[in-house]
Amino acid sequence: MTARALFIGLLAAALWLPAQAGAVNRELRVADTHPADYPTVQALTHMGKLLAERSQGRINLKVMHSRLMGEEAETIDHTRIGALDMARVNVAPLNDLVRETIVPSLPFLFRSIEHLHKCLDGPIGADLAKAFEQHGLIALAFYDSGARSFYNARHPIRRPGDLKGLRIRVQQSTVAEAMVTVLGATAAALPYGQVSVGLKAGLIDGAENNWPSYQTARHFEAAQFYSLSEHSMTPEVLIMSKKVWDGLAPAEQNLIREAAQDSVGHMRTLWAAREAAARQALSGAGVIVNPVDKAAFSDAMLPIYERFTAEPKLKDLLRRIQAVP
Ligand code: GTR
Repeated sequence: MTARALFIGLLAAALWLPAQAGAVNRELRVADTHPADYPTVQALTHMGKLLAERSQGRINLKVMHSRLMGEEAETIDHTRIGALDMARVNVAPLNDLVRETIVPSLPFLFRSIEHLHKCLDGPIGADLAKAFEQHGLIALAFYDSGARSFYNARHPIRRPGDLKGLRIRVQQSTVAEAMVTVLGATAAALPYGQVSVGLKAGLIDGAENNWPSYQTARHFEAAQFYSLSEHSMTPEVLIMSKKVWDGLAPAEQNLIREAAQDSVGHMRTLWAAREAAARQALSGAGVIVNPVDKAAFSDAMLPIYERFTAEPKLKDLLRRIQAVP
């Protein structure tokens, strides 16, 4: 190729990309199980604003909140096949598909929210995100989900033995099911949208979740004993369909990725405020909060680590997370 031909080729490519990015008006649909004022949904709304501004109105995000697009497991499937563009989900229901997500779903892994942030904001988070790609998904951002604790309608949970005989709803995740089973409870992997009815009808005795979910989904109305086990800090993830992603111009992909990343800080601020507010509001409203023997719970989880991190790549990821100070 002559230098002139190369120059024209490069020029054409340079002109083509922005023209492509500008040519199509896109509306991307993103699903979330939570209602409009929940921090994850607010983060998506913020991301949509950034995206619209930065693309001069050419890329818009339509936030389908409040389970409009179905339960979490369905939105994951729909995103994979490209029927949905994006979904904000927790990583736990992805355990079987993207095996690397097993590790951040392990109980008592993250020592604090700072530890979690350090892991997700660095190379560990980047590698974790990369693992989604071969499963038809692009992980655009990880969001906070606070710490999950047990709550139930029967009695305070102080030691692992207190869960014996209770029917506890868990996320549709193999790790979550195993965790509750090891503690002597019966695991019921119900979709999130059925938990409130399940509790009120007495089909389940309890569940486990963070303060904002416990409040928003009104689980506190039927399960008033909230026991501060804070057993997992499994993060949320914003996934995008690789099928849809591959059809975008690189300039569009960059805009989307950057807007997603820039929504993370906003979400963290919202989350901290919402978590504190939910806890405060409920602690004075008929919810009975108690501390738990966390060391005993953590010891009881050892078989879970053995069972789920036998694969070398998972063991390696576990060690890298544990080594982060
Ligand atoms: C919430 C999380 C949801 C969903 C839910 C559940 O904390 O934000 O995405 O996973 O828990 O327990 O199903």
